[in-house]
Amino acid sequence: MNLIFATQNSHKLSEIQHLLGNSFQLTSLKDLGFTDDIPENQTTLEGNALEKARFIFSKFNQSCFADDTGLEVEALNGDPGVYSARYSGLLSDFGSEKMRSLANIQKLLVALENQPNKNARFRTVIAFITNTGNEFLFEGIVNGQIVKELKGDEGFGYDPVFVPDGYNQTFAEMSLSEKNKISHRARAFNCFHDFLSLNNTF
Ligand code: ITT
Repeated sequence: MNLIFATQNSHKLSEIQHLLGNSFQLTSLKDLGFTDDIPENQTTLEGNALEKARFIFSKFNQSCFADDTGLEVEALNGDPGVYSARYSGLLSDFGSEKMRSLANIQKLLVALENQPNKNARFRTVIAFITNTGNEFLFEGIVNGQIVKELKGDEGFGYDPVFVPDGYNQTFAEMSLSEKNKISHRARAFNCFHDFLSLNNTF
């Protein structure tokens, strides 16, 4: 089955191809020669995932999906949430992805400095649009803690400061396959994978 993955994030593309396995061939926007930004103007993860998927569906008219993920920190009333990518205020065309992530992490650590409650969760929402235009949403959550010091070089985003519950390593200290066993994105994509396997006519 061929599906367009509406993302410009190359890390996510390889993570998701790994998660969905060989029965699903992902077409990236790069494969389609589409390099523009995808609009993400909504105030919820669900709204953004749907907006991205609808935008790409309207251009290519093929089954496609988009995801949106946020880090939701309990002591910050769910922030940075839907604004996780631009929490520090740096926009997506400024500097490298690594640099923007470090700025986001720095702002997060300052916000939590005098805060004993370090509970946080990553939440992923997937919006899928079938080739006939039907829409479906899937969700995955992983709970954990924010740690004070950055640890590990794997992964991306907030991975160096997030320790999932039941582990003593950050996501950035885990290999991709270890992270994929338990991550928010893995959980959401496992639901999506099961749904596609049961309804493989899209
Ligand atoms: P697209 O919108 O192009 O798909 P994105 O980089 O905006 O890519 P998301 O909306 O899914 O990716 O995620 C928003 C931000 O949340 C992302 O830039 C990271 O800072 C953070 N994030 C998402 N998934 C993460 C993960 O698995 N580990 C650490 N941080 C993550």
